Amino acid sequence: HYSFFEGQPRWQEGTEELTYAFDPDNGLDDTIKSVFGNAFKRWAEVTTISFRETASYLTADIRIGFYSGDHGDGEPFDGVLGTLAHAFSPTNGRFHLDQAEDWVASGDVTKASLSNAVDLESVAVHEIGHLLGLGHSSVEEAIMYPTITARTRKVELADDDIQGIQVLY
Ligand code: TQI
Ligand code: ZN
Ligand code: ZN
Repeated sequence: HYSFFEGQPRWQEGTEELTYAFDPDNGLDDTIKSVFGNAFKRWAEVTTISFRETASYLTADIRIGFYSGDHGDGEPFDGVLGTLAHAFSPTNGRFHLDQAEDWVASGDVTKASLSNAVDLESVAVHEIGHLLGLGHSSVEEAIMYPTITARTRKVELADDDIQGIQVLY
């Protein structure tokens, strides 16, 4: 079953659009950016919120970046595997990914040659759930279930994810 953060924080009532931006210092290519776009679209399809990329990093609602180790927010990354990414509850908007992972942004992660390969869209869909206000789910099929194995892809929202997010939006 789905859960929320303590106090059930959410983006403001009436929010129709949230903007997102990529840390300009990361210099991410379009392939990677489009993976995030697809992940946002999955949540937009089941809520009343749409997501739009903006170039204004500092004023975007959701700020996405890849960092390694200690990156200044008191939650250092730990190298290969372990923590892959973290996102914060509404309305913080920080969405950080561990630069040390072997991210797979295109192609079939189950066929990746690196045993540590992690599917970027799978992690993005999960973290966006947190950014919108979902905690973890006890339902194994749910995107918000707190386990993912390397070299697997899980990007489809389950009924449980949809029911949870529709309580909020
Ligand atoms: N990152 C954790 C996560 O997103 C960070 C975290 C732990 C967290 N507890 C939290 C974030 C509570 C918000 C609220 O769950 S992770 C998965 C999963 C991670 C884990 O790197 O461990 C995914 C990132 F669920 F599969 F285990 C993405 Cl999909
Ligand atoms: Zn961080
Ligand atoms: Zn999580």
